[in-house]
Amino acid sequence: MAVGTISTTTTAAVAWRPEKRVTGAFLITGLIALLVGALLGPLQAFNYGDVNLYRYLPFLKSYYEGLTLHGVLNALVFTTFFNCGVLVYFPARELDVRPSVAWLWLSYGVMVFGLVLAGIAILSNSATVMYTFYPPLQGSWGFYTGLALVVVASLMVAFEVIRLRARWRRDHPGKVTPIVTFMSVATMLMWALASLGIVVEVVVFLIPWSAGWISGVDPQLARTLFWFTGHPIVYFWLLPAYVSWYAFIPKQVGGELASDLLTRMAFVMFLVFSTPVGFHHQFTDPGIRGGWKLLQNILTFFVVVPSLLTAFTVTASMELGARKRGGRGVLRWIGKLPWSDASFVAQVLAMISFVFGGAGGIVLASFNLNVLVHNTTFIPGHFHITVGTAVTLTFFGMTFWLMPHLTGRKLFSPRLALWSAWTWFVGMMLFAVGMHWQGLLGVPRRAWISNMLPSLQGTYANAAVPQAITLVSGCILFVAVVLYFTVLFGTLFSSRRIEEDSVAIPFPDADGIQGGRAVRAFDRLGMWFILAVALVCVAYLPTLFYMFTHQVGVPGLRLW
Ligand code: HAS
Ligand code: CU
Repeated sequence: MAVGTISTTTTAAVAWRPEKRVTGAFLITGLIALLVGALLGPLQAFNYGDVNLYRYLPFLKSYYEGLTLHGVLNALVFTTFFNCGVLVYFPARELDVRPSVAWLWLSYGVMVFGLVLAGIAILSNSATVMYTFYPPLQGSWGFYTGLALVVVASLMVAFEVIRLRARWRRDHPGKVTPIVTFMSVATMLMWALASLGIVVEVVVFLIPWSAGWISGVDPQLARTLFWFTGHPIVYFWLLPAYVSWYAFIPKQVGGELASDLLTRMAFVMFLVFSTPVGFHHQFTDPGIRGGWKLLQNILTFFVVVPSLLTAFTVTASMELGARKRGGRGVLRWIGKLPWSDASFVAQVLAMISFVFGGAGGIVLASFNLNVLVHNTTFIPGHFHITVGTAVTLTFFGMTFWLMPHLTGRKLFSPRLALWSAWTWFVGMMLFAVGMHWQGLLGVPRRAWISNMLPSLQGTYANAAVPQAITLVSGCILFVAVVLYFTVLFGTLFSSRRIEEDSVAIPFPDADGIQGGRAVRAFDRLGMWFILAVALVCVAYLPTLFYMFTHQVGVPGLRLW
């Protein structure tokens, strides 16, 4: 890197201050949401360790309210804020094109307003509907409106990212889009298409329903619209982490990006194949014909390919770096990676967790295996080592250089930062073992098993060992949260100033991207976007058309 390298571009640093401020606002708001959500996490782990801590927290009416808060803040709010911050800032710096800071502040304001609305709804226990908010569970209108505003704000940022590239292309005719911008624009285009489902679900159905303007909503249609967005949203969370793995990690380990071409290919594949696969969350749902489920099942395996490419390219990049640092042997080079650099360690541990998270995903995507574990704790086991570790721990790793870069303050205790990465990793891996294992034993997800009726006590006695593992993981994760946020706030409030921009963004070297034919073909993102739309139409329209024309409206329920 560059991490820690002193640069002489102080004037450039000052010039970028407005962008740094708004990026910092997105990041810090997202991280504060994560702090609140993550502090509630151990409650869930304890529940699945058969210990009911909710009884000591009178401000939360039930496990389900806590779980809703936990899921919404961590999976939806934290990720969206963080992504919107980085996906506009990195391209702007790479292209040296100034975004509209006023527009970004407006987007930020809309997103915060949405967060406040949804937050009030959840905290007043009027939207205890979990982060998937399936009807007929019904929340108050503020919850749905708030979430809709968060999505709208993210699309406003997407618009700015796409506009940045368009402006750059106008001034650089015939040039291939630089890699970080390419990845960011592909991600935002994917998200723009993917978000359609949730926008229609919330705006057309759930808001009018919760406000009492329509009496019923068809749960099956709502679920289908939800998963239209609900699968690709996981790549909206993941791809900013991939930006860091592909573009920044090589510099951080002293190597180089192993293949520009494969990187672009992976992102184009994500753009095309991320969305038409939502039925893999609905294998057990009635109302969708088996043939369409099968098609989306096959397409799910297509969208695994770019992650397999990523495993190859990113590992190769790291190997190049380690060998430059004197690494030898088939595997011994791994020891030469910068294992004392918290930013690197957090991200490589995130990658390792994703090997298991991805493997679990492939299991889940397999129709017949899915039936065994669907709606069991296997699922939260899976997503805590995908979004909870692969993504979140990568974001932690990024903040270890990005916060000093944005704020001009020294990273508070790199040692503690290293500890926070390891404890998060160990805690999450143990949590995943406990939850996958319980799932295999048939323990249901989203169940207040630590508070069951006396007549049901002992139902899951066969899961005592994985329950104990889950409980221990909750304690370790609590420590990890304290450590990470000590580092974060320690940095933000530190009086130890460093020269602005003395921590540079570890962009990859641009040479070599003169644009062969394949690279140029991948650069036609508009064309790939149209292909993605076409594929989505094939995979979804027949089913959606049928559902729209055969709706069975159901009134809302409030259970807790
Ligand atoms: Fe998933 C359910 C299938 C990826 C998140 N998933 C969920 C849910 C969430 C989620 C939140 O098919 C629960 C939703 C709910 O509440 O109901 N998932 C997949 C598949 C993939 C996948 C096939 N999921 C993710 C990612 C997520 C995420 C990414 C968040 C960010 N998932 C499913 C299915 C369900 C599901 C079913 C529904 C289950 C049900 O029944 O309800 C694939 O994209 C995974 C591909 C990944 C790989 C891994 C590649 C490895 C890499 C690391 C390389 C690093 C190395 C380290 C080698 C093939 C890139 C080197 C180290 C050195 C030291 C050298
Ligand atoms: Cu999915």
